[in-house]
Amino acid sequence: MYQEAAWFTTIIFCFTIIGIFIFVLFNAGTREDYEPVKKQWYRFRNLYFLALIAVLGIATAVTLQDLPFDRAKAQSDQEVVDVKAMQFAFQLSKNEFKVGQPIEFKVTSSDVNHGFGIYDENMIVLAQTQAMPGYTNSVYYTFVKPGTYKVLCLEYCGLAHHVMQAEITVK
Ligand SMILES: [Cu+2]
Repeated sequence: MYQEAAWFTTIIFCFTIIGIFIFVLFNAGTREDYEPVKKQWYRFRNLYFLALIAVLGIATAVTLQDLPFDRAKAQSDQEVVDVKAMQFAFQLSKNEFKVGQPIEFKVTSSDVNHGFGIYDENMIVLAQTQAMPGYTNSVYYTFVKPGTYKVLCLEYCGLAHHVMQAEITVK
């Protein structure tokens, strides 16, 4: 659904921009037409440019505050789970949790690069990180609903990549 919304929004913006270009193309005069008003418009253009820089700068600064999205801090009551990804399975030190229990998944790999993605019952991804040999990446998550969750590999890692999964039960 989000993919479709993004797709249609992109298409609408593309055609809007094409439309504006065509409009400007057909309404543009010659250079002489603009000479008398040039100075005035240059001033407007400079102001417009500065305003644009200010707006975009502020928007960028504000929205970047949220990155990385999963910036949950280590908590004292946090349960630490070791995750080892390998061709073609996941090994979790624990896979049964309670609702509301903050969890830190410490994810690594014993062979090649894998992905560690936690999915809910509707196959919506809730949290993910890379599983890399020689590194441990932490991803923090707290389950808010009981149910059966799936762990899938998010990085093509070999012929049986598609069977690489694990289950997490939350009560
Ligand atoms: Cu894989």
